[in-house]
Amino acid sequence: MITTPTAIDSLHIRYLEQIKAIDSTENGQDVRQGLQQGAKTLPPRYFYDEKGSLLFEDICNLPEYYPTRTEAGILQEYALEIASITGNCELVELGSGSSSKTRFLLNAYQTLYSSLNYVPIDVSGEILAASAKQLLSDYSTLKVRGLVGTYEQALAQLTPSSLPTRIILFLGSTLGNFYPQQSDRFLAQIINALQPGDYFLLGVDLQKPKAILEAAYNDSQGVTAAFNLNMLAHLNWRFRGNFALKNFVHRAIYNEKEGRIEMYLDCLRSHQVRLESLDLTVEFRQGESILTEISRKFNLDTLEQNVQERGLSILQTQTDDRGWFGVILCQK
Ligand code: AVI
Repeated sequence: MITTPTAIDSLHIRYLEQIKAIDSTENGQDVRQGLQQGAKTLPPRYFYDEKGSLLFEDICNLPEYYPTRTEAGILQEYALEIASITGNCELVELGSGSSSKTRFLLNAYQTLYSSLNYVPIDVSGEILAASAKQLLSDYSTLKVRGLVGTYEQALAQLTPSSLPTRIILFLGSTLGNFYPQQSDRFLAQIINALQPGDYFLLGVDLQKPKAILEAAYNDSQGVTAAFNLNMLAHLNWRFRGNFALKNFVHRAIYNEKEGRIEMYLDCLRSHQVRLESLDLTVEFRQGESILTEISRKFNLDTLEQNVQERGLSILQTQTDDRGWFGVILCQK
């Protein structure tokens, strides 16, 4: 999943201090484990090969997929306020993707302060390089240091901030893709990477009626279905597999009890799949499902309490008019 960035043209390279491949040793043990258990699962990180990352960008622009647009609206409205509360600081973004929403924050920090230091972190080197290049041509004072890798690895390898204060951005409700235990561990890692006085900006999707949620993950153009199925194509090239995509179909449901979307690939006919590099053969029965992703939908009060119990102060929480999405600014 971790790819080396494509060439950055020489005009920009001086600003790209470092783009590191920090996760090149993958052995697929997570795939083996997920496919060998009774209720099969696959880790959502396998969505994001080059094609999957592009499909995710398409999802963000779908009429039914409200989270990206709603969070962007909140950031657009409050970016200047956020930047004036934090003062000038280094912006570190986990899962930066195309950085399009981050532009509202970059604009605000550029307006208020003279220097702009941005550390985007993403598993896709191609997307990271392309967006860094575009940002560098759009922001005259910007310095970018991109890191290619998983969040955990990047957090562990963060060097001291280039400015006295740092803000870590974790937007897009990616926290929702973690199970509660993983999310607890991850929040602990973020807090550990912050110095006292540093900030954390968290964007989360909130609980809302089932019909709105299910439409967002079962879009009418079938882009989410293609994104889900692409995980099998990714496993095919990464582990020399022979998944036939026609044997599976996308399904997403809202599990109200758990407060989460569950995304599945349902198996249409009994068959065997071989993943050569893992020396693994998997039996699939007609009607069985692979759980490929959960997307938890949060209750703001519960989440704020959780964050505070970890020693962060909440400085402000903003939502959109419909109360569909929340952006929480915290300080260590
Ligand atoms: C990246 N993540 C927050 C998205 C979500 O909404 O959980 C991934 C996604 N899966 C299907 N659509 C979008």
